[in-house]
Amino acid sequence: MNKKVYFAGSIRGGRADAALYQRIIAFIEQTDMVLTEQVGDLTRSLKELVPGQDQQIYQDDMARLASCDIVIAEATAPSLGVGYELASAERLGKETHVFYRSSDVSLSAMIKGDSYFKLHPYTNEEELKQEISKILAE
Ligand code: 6IA
Repeated sequence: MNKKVYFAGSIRGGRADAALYQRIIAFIEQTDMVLTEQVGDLTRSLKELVPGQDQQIYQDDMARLASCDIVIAEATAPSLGVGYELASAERLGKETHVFYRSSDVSLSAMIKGDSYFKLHPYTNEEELKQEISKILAE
C-alpha cells in the first residue's frame, strides 16, 4: 500500500493500448501512487513538438524512475522507450514487473530472456488487475 509506482507503456511506439493504460493507472491509484500518469493521458497529441521537450521528458522520467518503489510495465505494444525504462530499472535495482498479452505479442527475447524481470503473460484485463493487486499488496 502507498507504493510509488512507475507505470510504463508505449507512447511513440503506438497508442493502441492507451485507454487500457489509463484504466490500469486509475486502478493502481485506488490504493497506491502512479508517478507516470502521462502514459495514460488520452488528451495529448503525439504531434506536440516543443523545443527541448524530449530532454525534459527524459530527465523527468529518469528522476521518477530513480524515486519509485516498483516498476510495472504493460509491454504488449513494442516501445523503445519502455525497453529503455526496463533496462534502466534493472540497473537501478528496482523490482520490475512486465505484463503482456501473449496472444497479441511475441515479447522481445531481450526482456523475456532476462531473468531479472518478473514476467506476467495475461489474457484479459480482470486477470491483469488481480495480478497487480497481489503485487501491490506484497
Ligand atoms: O518510445 P515510447 O515513446 O513508446 O516510450 C514510452 C515510455 O517512455 C513511457 O513508459 C514513458 O514513461 C516514457 N515517455 C515517452 N514519451 C513521454 C512523454 N511524452 N511524457 C512522459 N513520458 C514519456 C509527452 C506526453 C505524450 C502523452 C504526448
